[in-house]
Amino acid sequence: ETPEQHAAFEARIARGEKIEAGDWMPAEYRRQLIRMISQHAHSEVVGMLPEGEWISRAPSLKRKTILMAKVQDEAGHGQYLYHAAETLGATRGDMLQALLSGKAKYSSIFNYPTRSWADVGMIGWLVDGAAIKNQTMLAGCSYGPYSRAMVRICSEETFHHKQGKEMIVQYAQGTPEQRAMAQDALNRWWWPAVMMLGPHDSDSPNTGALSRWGIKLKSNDEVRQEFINEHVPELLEAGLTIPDPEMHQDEQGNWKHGPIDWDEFWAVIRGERGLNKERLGARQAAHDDGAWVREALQAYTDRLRGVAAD
Ligand code: FAQ
Repeated sequence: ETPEQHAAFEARIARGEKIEAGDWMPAEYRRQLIRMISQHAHSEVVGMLPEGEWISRAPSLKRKTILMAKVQDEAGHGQYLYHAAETLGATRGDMLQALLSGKAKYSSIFNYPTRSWADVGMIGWLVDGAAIKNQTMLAGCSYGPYSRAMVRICSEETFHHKQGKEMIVQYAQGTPEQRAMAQDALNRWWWPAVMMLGPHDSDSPNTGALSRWGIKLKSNDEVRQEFINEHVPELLEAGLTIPDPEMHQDEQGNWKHGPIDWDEFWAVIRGERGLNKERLGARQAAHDDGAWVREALQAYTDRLRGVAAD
């Protein structure tokens, strides 16, 4: 890496150009993108588990078909994202190994259990809502393959968000049992959703480099504020109570939250709290069950190569 290469790269970023696969880039830009995109891919794939548990227990055919489509979309998002990371030289095998060995992270939010059907709606409303805020920002990022994947993913997640909101609004206006189920789901998912957007800016070691290179166009706290400002009024309008006694609106109109329990956040990420072992166990079992598919693909590829060599 020469100073001239770095200067030319920084100038491209300053001009707002997209960096494409195969273009020269600093090793640290590549490393940061592989870290972030692969962790994002892992989050989509692990994110299928909490909702997937409810497909067979959906209360109607309509809700079941919606949920099946949503979980299938998440598998597709994982695919786009693994491919985007592959354009940077990461291999699928290495990325999966990093997930299964616990070396690579995935979003903290998916270590929380889904205890009732309303959790499926609350994930759509809050978790997809938070993910869309973060990903709309990433759709403008400097790495072309990632930014383009985000455009499609965000449009699909907008559907996920709407179905979750529609479901919870219906339950919040339904029978006392339905209202209680919706409020209970909000009580358990609110803080994890607020936390999933990452640590406060003062405790975010990656933001500096990511912002400088146009990967993160907004900080964790800025995206969190956008998420809270959109969702608090809508949840209140639905007749629900935000489980934060300090939640209030300031003079600028921003909804301000009380202190976040970061000890819980880090304990969940380290696997000391929540379902990390179960989630990784399920991924390992799926990987093991898929061994015959990989073997068959390899045998087929070897045969094609053999034919080509003849
Ligand atoms: N969970 O320096 P920062 C979805 C880690 S997709 C676990 O602030 P950064 C769709 C972070 O990796 C949800 N770890 O990090 C869906 C870093 O550790 P490392 C996933 C977290 O990268 C919906 C350390 O903390 N979305 O939900 C978390 O600048 C419904 C220090 O943090 C993405 O991945 C966390 N919540 O900012 C699917 C989007 N937060 O890697 C199914 C792409 C932070 O150095 C159902 N990623 N950490 O060891 C990003 O935008 C960023 O990576 C952030 C974190 C904003 C997540």
